[in-house]
Amino acid sequence: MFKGKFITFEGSEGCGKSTQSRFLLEYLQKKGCSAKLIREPGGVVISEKVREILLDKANTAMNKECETLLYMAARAQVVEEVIIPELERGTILVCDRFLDSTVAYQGYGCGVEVEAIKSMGLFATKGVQPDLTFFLDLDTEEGLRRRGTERDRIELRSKEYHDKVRRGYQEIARKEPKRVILIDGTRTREDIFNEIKERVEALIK
Ligand code: T5A
Repeated sequence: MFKGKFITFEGSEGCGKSTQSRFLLEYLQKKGCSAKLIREPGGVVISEKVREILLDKANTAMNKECETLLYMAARAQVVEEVIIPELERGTILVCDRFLDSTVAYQGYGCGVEVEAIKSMGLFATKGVQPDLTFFLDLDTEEGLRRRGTERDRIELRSKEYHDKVRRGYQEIARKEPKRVILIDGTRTREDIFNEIKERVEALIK
């Protein structure tokens, strides 16, 4: 559909996806590829503003429907402003989280109906899907420990919640094994990146 490639990173808190996204961006740029890294929610001014609302600890009253729609709103804007134009231009676009996050966090974690999330997702993304997704699987307590003591609104949720999110990701990976690569997040940064590099090379060759 596009000249470019769309690669996403997913996983629960502190699983190492931001680290690996940055490694991949540097690797691709050193190779001379046209590559960019964005994050979700965020990536453009409007979506970064929505991110602030979503992660603000003061917003304790936010319900799961509002939360789901705000993640979708942030996504709709970055898809239109950055994702589609970059993929049309031929860029390898690396994205730290995408629609799978809403399925895992708001669907499996908060109990929003997954089919409803998928149809809202289709509307927000205009049907854009990742070519490849890396899911870094890590024990949720270890992930939160790695993140340190500063917590945002979502990170402050219970261990039970974060375990449901992790199981959601495992289910997504089981259902879509061609697109979603499950990676053991307990390995070293370098080991993990070697596997990612191989998979990406196979995609872009
Ligand atoms: N969210 C998001 C939803 O609920 N629904 C949605 O639809 C979307 C899109 C923001 C929050 O919003 C939620 C999920 C989040 O709660 P975020 O900004 O991606 O999302 O927040 P985090 O998941 O918290 O991202 P972080 O950048 O904080 O964590 P990462 O990316 O998982 O981990 P990273 O790479 O920063 O690593 C954490 C620490 O571990 C070390 C790193 O150096 C760092 O100190 N580390 C390792 N240590 C040992 N071994 C390794 N292999 C390591 N790799 C990294």
